Amino acid sequence: MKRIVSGVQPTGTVHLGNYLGAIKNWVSLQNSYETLFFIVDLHAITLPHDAQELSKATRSTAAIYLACGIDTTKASVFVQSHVRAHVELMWLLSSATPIGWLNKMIQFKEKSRKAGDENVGVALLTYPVLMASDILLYQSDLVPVGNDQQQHLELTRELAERVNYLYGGRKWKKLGGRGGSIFKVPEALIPPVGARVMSLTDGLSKMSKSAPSDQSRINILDPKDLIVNKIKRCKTDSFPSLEFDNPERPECNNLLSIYQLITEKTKEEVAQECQDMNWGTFKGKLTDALIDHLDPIQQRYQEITSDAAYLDGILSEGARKASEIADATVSNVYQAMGFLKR
Ligand code: AQP
Repeated sequence: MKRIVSGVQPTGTVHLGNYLGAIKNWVSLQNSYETLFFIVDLHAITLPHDAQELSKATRSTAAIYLACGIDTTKASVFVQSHVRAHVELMWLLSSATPIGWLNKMIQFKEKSRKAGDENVGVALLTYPVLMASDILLYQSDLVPVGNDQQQHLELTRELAERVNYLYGGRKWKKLGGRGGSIFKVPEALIPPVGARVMSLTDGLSKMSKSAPSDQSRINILDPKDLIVNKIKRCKTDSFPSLEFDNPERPECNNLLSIYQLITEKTKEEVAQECQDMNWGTFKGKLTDALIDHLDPIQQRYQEITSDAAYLDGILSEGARKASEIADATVSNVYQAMGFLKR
């Protein structure tokens, strides 16, 4: 069975973009693949953070995974920092990563420009090496990524090939290394629709946890009246009908796509159903669909978070299972790089 790993950072509240672009797809993937889903807490400290908020958001994100339908009889759910091999492998991979590769990363350029030099830690630059460790540790076949993460996945693939070339050759085989290459080179798995859910206040920017205005996103845990209010106030346009794929109407395309994904209808069905609606009617439909979809998730979330021991148990079992795979990979890498066996 092919293996998939993925995760969300506990940097704020999980929103509709994280859900439609990632978690909702994981729920289907867990039926056909061996899956590991983790809460990416080590990545959440690349920009200045609040320690108390981090632990709260980590638990909340884990509970959201489960509430959205991640089933721990099928998938392993764990916290990244609970598996020490992530940081260990990162150091080993860092030594094989040319700094020029990291300097080219668009997300680093954008985030460092926004944060300013005084707030930019080295971790913001080396973040893609940790992401590569997250993936390569588990010998993953596929990584579901939104198109914003494709550049980082490409770096992961290049790094895997480089380490395989540098240390995984014939010499390593003689040492008893598995299969002749140290890392499997993973492929991207990009969801066809919903790869990019856009902001409610600007159809050209992606919906994001770090956007300053909460009006720009629907959070998975938003109460009903807030969802009503956000959709009522979201940006629209003054064209006479509703349509997909008109480049002059990014907001219209985004809202129709959200409606399509949340109702699980086809694009054609939505286009036909909505083309003659005015914004008021469509917004009412979209609001109802969002509330109907999110309400059971929110109820399950309340149940899960009311039992702290249950969530702790899930996370500790997930870390145990993940560590078994991760520790074996790191041992192989140490051996291949010439470290003395412990
Ligand atoms: N707007 C989005 N549309 C579709 N997918 C999205 N993802 C994030 N935003 C959208 C996907 O969610 C997964 C987890 O994301 P992350 O938490 O690791 O970080 P991110 O991509 O940087 O998400 P945010 O919410 O936008 O955070 P900030 O504001 O901190 O940058 C990934 O699979 C991502 O593609």
